[in-house]
Amino acid sequence: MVSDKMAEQLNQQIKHELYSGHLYLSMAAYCANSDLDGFCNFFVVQEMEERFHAMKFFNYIVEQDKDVKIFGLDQPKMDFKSLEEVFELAWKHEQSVTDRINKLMDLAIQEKDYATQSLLHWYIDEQVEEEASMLNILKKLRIVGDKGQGLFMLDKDLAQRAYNPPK
Ligand code: OFO
Repeated sequence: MVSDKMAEQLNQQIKHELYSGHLYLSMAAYCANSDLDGFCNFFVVQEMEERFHAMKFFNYIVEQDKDVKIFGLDQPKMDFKSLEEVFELAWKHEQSVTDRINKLMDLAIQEKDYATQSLLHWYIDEQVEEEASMLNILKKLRIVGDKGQGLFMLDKDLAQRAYNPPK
């Protein structure tokens, strides 16, 4: 059984995961509006992953016989100047999510809450991938720039990303 304090923090994390999806949908819109269908696809798939992350917390709170709470979301940024700016922000955003997950783990350790620690190990591993995936594309963008053949190839590559629900 998790504590009320932990349940409250896990509910807050549902909001943050849904906000991540909201932000990535805004980035997908920017890419679609810029005729970059592959980049748009990348963020649409990312939004699906964020919903999965949120629902994993949702289901865990239910399993622990606590009340799930769904909070409102902030307006995500929508006035991007370049793809590089988009991926800089996405990378920084993932770093801030990692920080939040680490703080949840600190609380779980402090409370000797072994079940939540076990759940959070999944998110800790997932965040390594999340940060790496944003940084990887950011680095490529820094090489190819915001237009030309390189960008065309990168867009084609990202069009291949498909949603596979994590195990
Ligand atoms: Fe849920 O990992 Fe991205 O934000």
